[in-house]
Amino acid sequence: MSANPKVERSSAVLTERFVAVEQAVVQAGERIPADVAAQLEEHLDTVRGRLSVGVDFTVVALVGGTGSGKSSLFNALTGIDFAQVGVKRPTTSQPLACVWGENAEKLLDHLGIEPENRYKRESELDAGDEEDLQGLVLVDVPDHDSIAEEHREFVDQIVPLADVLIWVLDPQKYADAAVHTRYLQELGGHERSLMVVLNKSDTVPEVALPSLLADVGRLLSQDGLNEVPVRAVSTVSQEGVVGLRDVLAQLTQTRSAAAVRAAVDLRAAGDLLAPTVGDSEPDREDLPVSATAAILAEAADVMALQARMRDAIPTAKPGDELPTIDDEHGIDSELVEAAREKIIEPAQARLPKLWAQSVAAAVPLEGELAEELRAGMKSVPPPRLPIGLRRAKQVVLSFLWLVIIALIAWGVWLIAAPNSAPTLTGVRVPYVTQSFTDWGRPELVLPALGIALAIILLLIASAIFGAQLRRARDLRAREYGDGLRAEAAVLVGERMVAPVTAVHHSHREVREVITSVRKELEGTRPREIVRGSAHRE
Ligand SMILES: Nc1nc2c(ncn2[C@@H]2O[C@H](COP(=O)(O)OP(=O)(O)OP(=O)(O)O)[C@@H](O)[C@H]2O)c(=O)[nH]1
Ligand SMILES: [Mg+2]
Repeated sequence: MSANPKVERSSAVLTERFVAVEQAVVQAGERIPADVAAQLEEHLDTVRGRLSVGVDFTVVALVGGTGSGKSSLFNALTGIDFAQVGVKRPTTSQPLACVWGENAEKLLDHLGIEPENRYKRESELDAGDEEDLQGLVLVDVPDHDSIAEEHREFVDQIVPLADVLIWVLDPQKYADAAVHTRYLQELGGHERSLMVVLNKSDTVPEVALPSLLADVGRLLSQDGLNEVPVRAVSTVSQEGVVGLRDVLAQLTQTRSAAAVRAAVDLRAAGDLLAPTVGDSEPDREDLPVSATAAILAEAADVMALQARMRDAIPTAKPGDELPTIDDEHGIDSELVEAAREKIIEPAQARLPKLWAQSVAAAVPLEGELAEELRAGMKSVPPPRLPIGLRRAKQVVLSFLWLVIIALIAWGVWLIAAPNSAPTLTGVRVPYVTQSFTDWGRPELVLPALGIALAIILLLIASAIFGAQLRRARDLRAREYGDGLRAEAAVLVGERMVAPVTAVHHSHREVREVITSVRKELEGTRPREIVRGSAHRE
């Protein structure tokens, strides 16, 4: 698939990183400042454009004035006579391309090169010798100073798309105004991908060549193009041609210039995005969940609700309505706002302004929170009444009263009709029996003792049941209060913590993409395109 296996990997990595950056930009959305977003889109469009036509090829375009020898140089470098060389000016009317490698069609379409003007070098002749140029697309461009409008259009189309421009100059015309004003000056800043070749060196006396090259360098500097490599070649004597071919070979052996440029743009996108995110996100543990729930519980006055319930339980009968929360229940809006701030503030820590705003916007407003809090608390069921315990108390106390009444009746009967009333004799209780015997009523010992015992039991049972019922009342009122507090905690979890942590999650993902893009593409500079592979001769 790739022109050069070495660069295929970088192309895949770039595509992957590009997609990640695009997704991060979507994820960050409005949290990227508008001016940054506009610049970002420009960078990403450029990268998208490059990646869509592939970054595996290095496009080298031969440009320059008519007759400077572009077509001759094209033929010299490709080793074939594909380009027409002529004395009639201008000669080349359509751009030609020679490709070393497979699958460059999309790129050539993009460059606007007609199918009949494409030459695939690798498949012809001895492909092995051309191995070092795998991944190269060499384009012979019509003259830029042409009288034909169409030629200038070709130049304008190809120049921005080429990875490396080789500006072919004629020693006789190198100072031409058109060369310097229109194109070279506009290229200021792109000098790393520009080389200048002074052709027809055979027509210049050898001694004059160094000063001529220096003069070209000076003119380039005047145009704002510093550090542009300048070489002398001759397609007639072949001088410098092999050296130039080696430069092209080095360009294609290293990472493709297009890939480097895409990486530079992608890295620039990462650099643009970097200040829009913070270094880290607040930890979930740093969010005061229980303190916020406590404020919400206070806003709903749960303590008072619990006390009201506690007071209502003892007297409530089955079927009675207990004092639960109703639609009228007031919720303190200031406290709800305080609860919002309690979560929002630490959740915004260390985040840049727009992300911090996004955190605040993720939490519902006070009115909505109060409404949901009331609705949640309304759903808490009223406590069950301690019916079983009350019945048990009733049964036990009633039984004891019955016993007391029966014993009193027995005693009265014994007094009123001693002969007919049933009696139990032989019960001896020291001192008590004696007292009743002295009084002449020994048969009343038993009922009297029974009544005393029953009253004691009655008092004990009352005390025990009373305590049990109070405990049940407190417990159930507390359970109800806890149910209300749990609703406040659920609201904090679902409507406050969850949305802010979702913002944190997005921030983390965006931040990690930015960090990895910048780290991976660190040091990727346009300089790599020609540094070390081209020099002044
Ligand atoms: N002496 C000399 N003549 C050269 C050299 N290279 C090219 N020429 C001649 O310069 C003339 C123009 O060459 P081309 O290669 O057609 O130039 P071009 O830049 O392609 O011209 P256009 O297609 O019109 O833009 C031809 O007559 C070539 O033979 C060279 O190195 N030395
Ligand atoms: Mg030509």
